[in-house]
Amino acid sequence: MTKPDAGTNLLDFEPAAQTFYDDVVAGLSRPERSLPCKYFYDERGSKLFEQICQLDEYYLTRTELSIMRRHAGQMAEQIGRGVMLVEYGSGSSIKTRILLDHLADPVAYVPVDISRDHLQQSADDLHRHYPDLEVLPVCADFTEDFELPVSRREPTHDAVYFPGSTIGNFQPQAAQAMLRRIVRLCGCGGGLLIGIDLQKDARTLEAAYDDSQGVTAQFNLNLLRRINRELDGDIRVQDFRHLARYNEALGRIEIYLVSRCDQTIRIGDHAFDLAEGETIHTENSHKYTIDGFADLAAAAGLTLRRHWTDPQDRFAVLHLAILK
Ligand code: AVJ
Repeated sequence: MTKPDAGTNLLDFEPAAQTFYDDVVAGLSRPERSLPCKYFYDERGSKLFEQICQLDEYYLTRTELSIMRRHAGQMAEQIGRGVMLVEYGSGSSIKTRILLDHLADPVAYVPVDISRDHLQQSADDLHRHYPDLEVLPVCADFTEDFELPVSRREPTHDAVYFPGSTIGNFQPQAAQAMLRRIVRLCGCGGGLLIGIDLQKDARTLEAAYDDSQGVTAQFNLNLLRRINRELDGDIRVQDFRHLARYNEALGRIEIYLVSRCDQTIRIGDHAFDLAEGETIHTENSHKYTIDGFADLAAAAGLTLRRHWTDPQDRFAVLHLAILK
């Protein structure tokens, strides 16, 4: 029963063992304390994120989906026939299927994900729905170098699909470095279809990241629970609160954990003294304008060919081509 489908043999780049403990200690030792947002997604964190995606205030997921439903035909036309479609992350199977349903004769689908279990499961799932499509999962950290698998049929070109505004978690410089990697990966004739969240009023944005049901707060606080669980921490989670604020100058939502009192937290052999009101920065979520993102991408060697938005201009999906 657990035997993997023949169509979804996994290519493994064995991402370097994550050093959760070292990253936590380093982040909490800085004068401006911070923790990497990639650690949000343990089992509970991933479930909480799925709940976030259903919230009224969190417009991103459903808006991107509506853009996909409406314009997938045009997107597929932009991408072109005979593509090897490489997806960064493998958590968005609905959007992926909408796109695949419209693509002309795709040669292979290549989901790239750091989580091997998640990857194998979604790859098998997809293979069952598209038995004629070659599915070639790659276990890798897409912020680092990896290679594309070889498909049975030769693709006319490669294109990366990067939905979900995940690129928003990266500082613009790191985002640009990632776009350069995509250019190197796909080469001439290649392309990128990417979802980005657009700049808008602070109220809408802050509501999206501080919802009335407190799900995002739980998502943020879960990082402390995870530290307690996995790193033998003694943090009193109730002594922290969630804070989301829009930094208009930098065009990004910033998420913090704020200490409710003077306290000492212990993690393994380390102790950290926090004053009342002191913050731990846990996430940035960058918001772009179409032009701003196009400029960033142009410097990485990608030209904006076409873009699609919702009627309220909240979210955008961009198709960019690699300059010949
Ligand atoms: C998964 C990075 C797109 O930035 O909107 C949602 C993560 N954090 N609510 C985002 C997140 C808090 C999300 N991304």
